Amino acid sequence: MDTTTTLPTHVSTLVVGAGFGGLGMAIKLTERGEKDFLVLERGEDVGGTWRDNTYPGAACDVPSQLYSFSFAPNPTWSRSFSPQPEIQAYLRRVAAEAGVLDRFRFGTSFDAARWDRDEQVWRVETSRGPVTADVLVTASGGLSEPRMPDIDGIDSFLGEIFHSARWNHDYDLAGKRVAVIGTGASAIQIVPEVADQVAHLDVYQRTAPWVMPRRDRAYTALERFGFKHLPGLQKLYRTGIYWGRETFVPGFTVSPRLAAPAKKLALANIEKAITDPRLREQVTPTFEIGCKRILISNDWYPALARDDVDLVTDPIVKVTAGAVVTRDGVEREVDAIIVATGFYTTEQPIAEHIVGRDGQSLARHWAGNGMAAYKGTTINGFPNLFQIVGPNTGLGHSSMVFIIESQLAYILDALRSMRDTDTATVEPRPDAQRAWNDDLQRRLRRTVWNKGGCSSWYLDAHGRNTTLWPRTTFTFRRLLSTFDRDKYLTTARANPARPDADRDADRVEQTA
Ligand code: N01
Repeated sequence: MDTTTTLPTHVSTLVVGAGFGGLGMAIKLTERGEKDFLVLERGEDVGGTWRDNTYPGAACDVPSQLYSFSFAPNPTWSRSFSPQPEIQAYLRRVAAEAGVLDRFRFGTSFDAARWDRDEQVWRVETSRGPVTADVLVTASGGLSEPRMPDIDGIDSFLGEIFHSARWNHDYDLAGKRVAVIGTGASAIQIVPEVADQVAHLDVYQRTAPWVMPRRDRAYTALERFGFKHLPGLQKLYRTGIYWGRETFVPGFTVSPRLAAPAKKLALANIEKAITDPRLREQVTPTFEIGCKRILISNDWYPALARDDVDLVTDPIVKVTAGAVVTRDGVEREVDAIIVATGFYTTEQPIAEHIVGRDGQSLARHWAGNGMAAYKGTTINGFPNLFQIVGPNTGLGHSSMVFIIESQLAYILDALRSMRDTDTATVEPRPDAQRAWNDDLQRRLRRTVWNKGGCSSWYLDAHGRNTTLWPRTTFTFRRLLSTFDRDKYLTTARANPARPDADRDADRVEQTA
């Protein structure tokens, strides 16, 4: 898609990542008449996680009417829960129709960014050379860096091994002995699909997840006709799904007792598919529902009940050249290992490469107390940096696209405010950021994610929940509806008449 090989020396806004976040940003900037921006994308296409996760069975577990941009409804969704290829095709189409692709530089990795205090720009290194930017927007995704498990000997395995997010489609699983490590959202979609192809499947489970029935169905011809010709119908579906999902929030944040009906459904899901009492016990979770992400599937338990599928719950101690070895000493020989062990979530890999006002990387800045931002979007010490899907913006119940659109509105209002007032830089006041996070952590303490008796990717090494938003999504949207300039440190533009030229650091005035 990209025909341009060089980058300009400077852009007003530089966006990193071309998933829902980066694409949404590009569309909204364009709608505002902004042309001086670029989106860097290391891959060769838009889509982010929906481009990368091509494993068999990949599909979204939030209904598509809600898991899509509000400003770009898609009348052609085939099912209530869309498969990955449809979501990827949707994102491609939205990008093409919005006419923004000329602003994207594919195959271009963001390597590093350093805030230049004197020039008040981000100095960015990319695989296509340097570029400076007034504003840096990271939209690199919360689930973009695969995490390989730290298992003794795994590097010495001589068979085929790949992560769920880096599926090797050239490898034919037919007739092979295969191991799947992990039983999270990815694994429960992969296992039923590959069980049909392989000779034998071992599924290595460390913790049993809660799995509810998946209320998935194809849309009828009449519904699809309605989606196409009655725009209000899609809106109605979307609104219904949205409010249905919001009703989950009290079960997560007030009392797990409110989630009792969900628990009942999940237990019935086990009983329906599994008759063996030992297997039933092995797959029954021992923590509160919602503590880890609630999964949805109708074919996960039936797959585990198959004769040619073994659920292994003894911990893995090592991997040899041709086998997986568990603590009980059993060595299970395999031809291939599918690693479905998730992503780096509580440490953002990109944070290593962003150096702020005081010469400290974002990773180092967060090393003591874990990730923290103001409104999940801006960070004290890092002027003119905006993060889409930053700390504590994740959800256990609804669509991240809703969160992303809320952040887009906030960032665009910040950029408008900066332009209207000749402001060169904004960064949140330390007291505002502290108050925001104190409030978040106080609310999180009583949620099922923190006290539900599990360890999950929601919690960091300090046991702090730095990933999830503990309130309703409409509250998030309200709180980010306008740029609250009084919560920011700002510096005036040196030369308001020629905003992009001649930044004279001596004339920059610091205001609180
Ligand atoms: O990753 P995960 P994922 N030895 O972190 C296990 C989104 N998503 O890729 O539970 C053995 O959830 C780990 O065990 P435990 C969604 O937000 C959405 O599945 O930590 N096992 C767990 O079982 C999701 O939450 C969709 O004890 C090890 C699994 O690996 C997020 O992506 C689909 C291990 C990791 O589960 C991540 O999902 C897919 C080890 N050393 C993903 N290390 C949909 O919309 C880890 N595990 C449908």
